[in-house]
Amino acid sequence: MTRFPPDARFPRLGALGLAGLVLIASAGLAAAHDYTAGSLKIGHPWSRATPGGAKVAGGYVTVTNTGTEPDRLVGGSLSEAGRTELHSMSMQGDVMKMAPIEGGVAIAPGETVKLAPGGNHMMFLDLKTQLKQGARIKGTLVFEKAGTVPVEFAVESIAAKAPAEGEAGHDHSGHKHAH
Ligand SMILES: [Cu+2]
Repeated sequence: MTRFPPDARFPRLGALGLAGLVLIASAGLAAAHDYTAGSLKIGHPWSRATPGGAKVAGGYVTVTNTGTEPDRLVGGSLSEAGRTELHSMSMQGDVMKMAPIEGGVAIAPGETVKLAPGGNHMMFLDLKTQLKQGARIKGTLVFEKAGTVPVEFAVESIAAKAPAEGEAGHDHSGHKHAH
């Protein structure tokens, strides 16, 4: 028998990253899904169903750093998107503004960082297909130290604010926050 080198196919993933892959395989059809990458716990990556013809969608996730070293979410990808950026969102007057987050999102030891509608988010650009509710779409999250982590983004309802609670979406419907 040929021995299969454990890291040959996923050179950027260590043993703990492979454990994350096992979690992907066992996540099955559960509504929520989680991954582990080193000391990072990655909760329920999700996106929203898009109207036909839409070229952009937001990506959301919760990441908890259970370790003692800071890490940083620096990027990601979606198989159906041409490219992905990390964006912040803020109100400027009564207009919701998105801007790239320089240097990524820091995740301090013991901290939970939430990307959610109305706040920091991943922006999937140049969508090749319509995102349909109920789909699971392969992608990645890229961390400065934990490296590239394969995940699946669950596509929620087009009206979803968040699986738990959330605020405004990309549709500028959040004008209730204007001053
Ligand atoms: Cu954005």
